[in-house]
Amino acid sequence: MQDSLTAIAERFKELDNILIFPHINMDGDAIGSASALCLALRQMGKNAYVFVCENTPDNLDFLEMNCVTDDASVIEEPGATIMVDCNGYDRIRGREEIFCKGAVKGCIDHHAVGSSDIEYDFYHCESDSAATGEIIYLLLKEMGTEITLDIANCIFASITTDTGNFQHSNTSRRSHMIVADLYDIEGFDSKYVSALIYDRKSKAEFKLETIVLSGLEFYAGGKVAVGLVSQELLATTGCRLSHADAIIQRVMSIKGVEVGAVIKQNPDGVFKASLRAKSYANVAAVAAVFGGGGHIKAAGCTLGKELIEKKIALVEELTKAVNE
Ligand SMILES: [Mn+2]
Repeated sequence: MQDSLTAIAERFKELDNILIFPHINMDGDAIGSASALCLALRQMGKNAYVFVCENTPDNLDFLEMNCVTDDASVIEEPGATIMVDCNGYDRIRGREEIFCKGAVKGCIDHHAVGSSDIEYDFYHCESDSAATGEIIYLLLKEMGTEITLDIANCIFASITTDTGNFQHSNTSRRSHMIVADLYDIEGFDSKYVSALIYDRKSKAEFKLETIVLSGLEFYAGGKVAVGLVSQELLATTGCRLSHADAIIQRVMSIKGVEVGAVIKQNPDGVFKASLRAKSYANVAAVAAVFGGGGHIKAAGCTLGKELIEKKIALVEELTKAVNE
């Protein structure tokens, strides 16, 4: 059951003391969408924060917009708790209890697959939307929000990151139309925002990327590429896990690769895989085999602590996916 953006905009008028929850391992869409919504709510005179329990990735720090906090006491009794760019407790781990405290619970997302373990008071999910930022932009229009430069920067960051810089197949006419609108905002400079996101890589990150890419394993005649980011490698290069997020995009730029996987080890030893497909394969189906989910061309799953057997199984599934 979906609620229209008009209905949600109407709903927000009556709400106050609002906590916004982006997903764990924040990406540009998660924090960009969350901050844009937070700024819009503050513009309406509401008390609103983006509530997280992790550090913002360095290259996305400018998207915090004085909205992001890891201190739940900023709002003791939330009038509303809103999930953005995610829809289940597994994506807001460590913050579930605070989310439950919301007198009203909402969700604005674009992930088709997810755990439906929450009874939302309002819910809006467009699985064909390239970014949650697009939906937030349209919601803000319904809310009568003035699109300030800060909000424009958040929306642009959401869309450019989730479309892989307008290269992924999810990029639509609407993605470009919304970005085109942003150019009407005084001071908006897409190149400036892009440089903040993409051109601030540290030497350590560059080293990490180089090592992972040179160690790629290829299967299925080069159609499947698998990379590994272990905690040991992160320690030797001086990187954090979030520094490995962009590697998958580099993997997908290799000629002949249809499916890419970057397996990343969490500090607790658990391995997770980010999966991408270039043109025809369905990696959401592969992720589902391992209890994960996502989009057809971008998905993820958890492989557990014992990697060897799971990796063999993953390569088997990825090979099936490219040969189908
Ligand atoms: Mn997203």
